[in-house]
Amino acid sequence: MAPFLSQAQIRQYIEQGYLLVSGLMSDDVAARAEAAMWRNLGMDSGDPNTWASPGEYAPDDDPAMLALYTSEFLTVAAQLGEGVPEMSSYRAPRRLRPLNTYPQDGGWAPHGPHLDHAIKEHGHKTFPFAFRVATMTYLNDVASHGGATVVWPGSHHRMEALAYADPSRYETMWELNRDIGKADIGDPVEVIAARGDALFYHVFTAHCGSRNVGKKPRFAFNVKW
Ligand SMILES: O=C(O)CCC(=O)C(=O)O
Ligand SMILES: [Fe+2]
Repeated sequence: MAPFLSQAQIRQYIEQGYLLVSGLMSDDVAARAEAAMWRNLGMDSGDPNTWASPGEYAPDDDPAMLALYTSEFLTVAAQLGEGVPEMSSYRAPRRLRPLNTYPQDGGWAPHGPHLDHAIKEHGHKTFPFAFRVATMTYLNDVASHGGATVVWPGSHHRMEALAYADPSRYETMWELNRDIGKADIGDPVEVIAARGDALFYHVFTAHCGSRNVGKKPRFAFNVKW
């Protein structure tokens, strides 16, 4: 598979710690994945009354959803995770759990920055990295204040510097995440996305979800390698 990303996109990922990529699957594949999400939640996209209590989510191995993880997708994950488009160990997921947000009343706000894999009981070490690259794939359009993911550009450099400044203090991701307030991570940006877009982010990139004060649920999957 030929490299999918431009040098400018790779540079953005290295500098900012995240990259939103379009076109990793056809519009048709993305549309079918969205339709599958509505169906698998037992919800009707045209009837907001059905959104209040999503049904039991099943199945989690729907081929229409798994089809999002194309060879282009895996190649880009490998390119950003390894620095080369060598995808032999970047396999498509077999099961998918949704990370959906539903419309709420009140004002918009991000949930507050965190690192992934930072649950104390899970004991993930800071080095070597707990994962190589994380992805959020959006199954419908994500408007501003519609439950978008929020990222802190360049925060992965600040968090890495913090970790290296005191490796024994920051042996685990839980300890590093706990001190996120000690790093000067700056201001966040909302990731506005279209259906089928995939956000790639680094293990040390501070990010979070945000309140969905829009009109539609936001559908997404998080997959890491
Ligand atoms: O929902 C989102 O956009 C982000 C969620 C997230 O960061 C997480 O679950 O770890
Ligand atoms: Fe997260």
